[in-house]
Amino acid sequence: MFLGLDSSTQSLSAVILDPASGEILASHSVNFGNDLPQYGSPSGFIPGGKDGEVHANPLMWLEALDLLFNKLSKEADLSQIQIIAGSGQQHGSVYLGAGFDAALSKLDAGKGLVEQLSPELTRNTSPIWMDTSTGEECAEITAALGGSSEVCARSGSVAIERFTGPQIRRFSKQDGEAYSATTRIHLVSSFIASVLAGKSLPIDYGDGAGMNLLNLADLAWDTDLLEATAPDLGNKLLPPASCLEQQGTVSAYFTEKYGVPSSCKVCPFTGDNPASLVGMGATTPGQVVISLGTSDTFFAAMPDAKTDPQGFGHVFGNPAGGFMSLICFRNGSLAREAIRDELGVDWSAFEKGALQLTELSAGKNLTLPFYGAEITPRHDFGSPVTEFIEEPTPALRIRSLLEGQFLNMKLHSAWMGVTTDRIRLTGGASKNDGIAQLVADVFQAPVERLDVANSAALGTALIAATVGGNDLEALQKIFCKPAPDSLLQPNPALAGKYSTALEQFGKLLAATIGA
Ligand code: ADP
Ligand code: XUL
Repeated sequence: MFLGLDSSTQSLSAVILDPASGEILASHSVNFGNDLPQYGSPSGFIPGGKDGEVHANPLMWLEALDLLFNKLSKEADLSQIQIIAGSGQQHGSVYLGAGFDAALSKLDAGKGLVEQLSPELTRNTSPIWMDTSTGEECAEITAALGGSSEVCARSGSVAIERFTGPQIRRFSKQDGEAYSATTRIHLVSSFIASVLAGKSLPIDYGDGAGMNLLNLADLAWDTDLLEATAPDLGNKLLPPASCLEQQGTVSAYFTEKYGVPSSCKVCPFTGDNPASLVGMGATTPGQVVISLGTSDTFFAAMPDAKTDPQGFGHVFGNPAGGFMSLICFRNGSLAREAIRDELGVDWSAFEKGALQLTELSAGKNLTLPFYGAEITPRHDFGSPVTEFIEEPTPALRIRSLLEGQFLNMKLHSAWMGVTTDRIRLTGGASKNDGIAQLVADVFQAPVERLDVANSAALGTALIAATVGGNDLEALQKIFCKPAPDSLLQPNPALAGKYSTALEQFGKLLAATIGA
């Protein structure tokens, strides 16, 4: 049996699977808001942060770990677990003092993790990925390296507010004393992995690439970026490693308390997005995942470490080897909901039947689909910009907005230079057949939907099973199956229309933002 964990923004989840039977034996989740209300973090972070700060309490993650193992040990025979892998929300960081590793090595199973490890924190709270407070630090790091294209070429992303390097810099400037007392900095992922292993484990390449510190060319911490970020930072980080390299066995704490065998191996944890790439069965180039949630994200495997010349996209390590892109679009469901409410319709107006009536107009009427600020491209649009050559009926406005969203995605993922052979669609809006068909038509690629509740936790269980000697692609065929009847084929008659539309969309966008 193999265990995968995912410590995400709102919950800690586990999946236990058995590759021999092809079955998921147990899956469990601890919701931070509902199950641990004493931390005052209904959505997984401390509300009311000032100046763009969004922090979470790392003790909440530890308490969730005890709670989750307690639940799991009642449901499954944990003595059969051979390997544990995992992931965490990306970019968040945990600050620890000189006694951390010693405390990990002698955890007492008669006590809880919180009481034993809280004295080792040098910073009570952890900045997480929603934090936007580090604009000044991003500018300083960028200037020190001689420009954003240099930061991007080395680390895979321009300096980004939520990324860990700028967050570490802000801490070192704000509280130099506490920063000096910090001897180890972990990501959320490597923090949880370390607690499980009873010693500090390295940050993995997948998650490490979300720090503006990892040099993608040699997969080592970049000495210039370290220096530009904070004093003595190199000594506070372990050298990065692959999440496929097991790093010793589980701590006696988990053996005595929950029955995990002492022979159980622990791997470095990766980021939740790299783990989702595995769980969505998309680790080979040509497979693209589009998640249509509150925001939309586009992620895909890449053979080489190419970077986005415009600096909107990010490059992380692919757990299966090579790299992956991650491109975020702020105006996802938020924009779809805005036009839905503006027109006073419901989601059925976005369904296949309703949109088929407008198929003759495919690609004719353009919409830059942004309500307010967007991050890809970075611009504050105020409201959508339209260029209609037909009467803007409600149905055409919906079609044009959706086309605009996916043309924008296509335009801003072209830098990867990877052809899209198949798209796996996930997130709340993916169940809408009209939206899914438009994705297939604009990208001219088949679209499948997956019935996966937690793709990151599934992905890490698959990583654990792979480290245990199973073939990843074979595992993905069993565990990452598309939902029955979910396949949609592109309409080839629309290919030419959408390639013209892409060109026109690019021109309208450039004229609007002055690029
Ligand atoms: P997140 O995980 O980012 O919070 P989800 O992936 O759960 O979001 O997606 C939720 C969103 O999906 C809702 O905000 C809603 O706008 C959208 N959604 C739900 N059902 C439909 C539907 N039938 N058609 C289009 N969009 C939908
Ligand atoms: C990626 C990002 C989020 C977090 C939380 O850059 O900030 O997707 O990983 O899920």
